[in-house]
Amino acid sequence: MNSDRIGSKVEPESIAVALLGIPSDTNSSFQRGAAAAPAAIRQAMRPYFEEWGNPVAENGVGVVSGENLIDVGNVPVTENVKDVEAISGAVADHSRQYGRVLCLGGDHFVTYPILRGIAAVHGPPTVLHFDAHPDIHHEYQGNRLSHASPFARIMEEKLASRLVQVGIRSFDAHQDAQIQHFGVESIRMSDFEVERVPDLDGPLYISLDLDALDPAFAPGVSHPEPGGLSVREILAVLRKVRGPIVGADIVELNPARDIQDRTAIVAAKFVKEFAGRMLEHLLNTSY
Ligand SMILES: [Mn+2]
Repeated sequence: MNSDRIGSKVEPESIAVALLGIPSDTNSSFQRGAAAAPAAIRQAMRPYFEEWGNPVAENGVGVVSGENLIDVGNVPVTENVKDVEAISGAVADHSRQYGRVLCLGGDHFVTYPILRGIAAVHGPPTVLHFDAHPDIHHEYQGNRLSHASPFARIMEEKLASRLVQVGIRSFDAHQDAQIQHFGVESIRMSDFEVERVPDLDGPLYISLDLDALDPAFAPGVSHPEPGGLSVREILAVLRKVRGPIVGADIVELNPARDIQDRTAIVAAKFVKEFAGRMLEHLLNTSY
């Protein structure tokens, strides 16, 4: 592990993953509902993280709730612009204390303030972004904080040293121009192969919009777009990237549209797998 490059004050042996809910959906352009996602994901996490569950991620790391996975609760969102400071402040505080933060959205707006907090502690990371949509509109419906715009703000403020998008299959000329302008590496779903994702090292941040997945795997999202990724393909990309993962988010679950918690269960699986990768320095002592 390149833990000497993390840039955090937290010693590697004391690193844990802080699980932080951000129940914000006021910047959704179509339908609200993502604010209910943190509670739904926590419920779906029980088979992994209750005493009777199996918390071992596929890389062999035991992700143990209360030990190396610490649920720090939700950011108290207020449904106004002050939420940017509240979210970035909470992410920075928990990053300094634990070393790693895993956020449960909320709609995709939250990734902008999260990355402000991450960059303040670790410096601007490489960002690996799974999504059906580039989410890089300069503004959307007159809202610069729209969930269709976080990556415009992130690139303007240089909160990412590199942005790699995977799964894109809904786009337009404006967003293509933005992608060119900011030098984004955007891999369209029509061209997707695991091997096409560049080798990424250095401090890494992962943003997972659940609509990157095909609706067959993740129907409970506000903007389903058929023709997407499988759970297995995302896990294969996760195995391919080598850098220390300093932060991640899982966003855009809309429990009101879910079918028998199917999408929440996928989100819970990614909580375990992302946390397992974040804790990879524990590999030989995990279980
Ligand atoms: Mn999306």
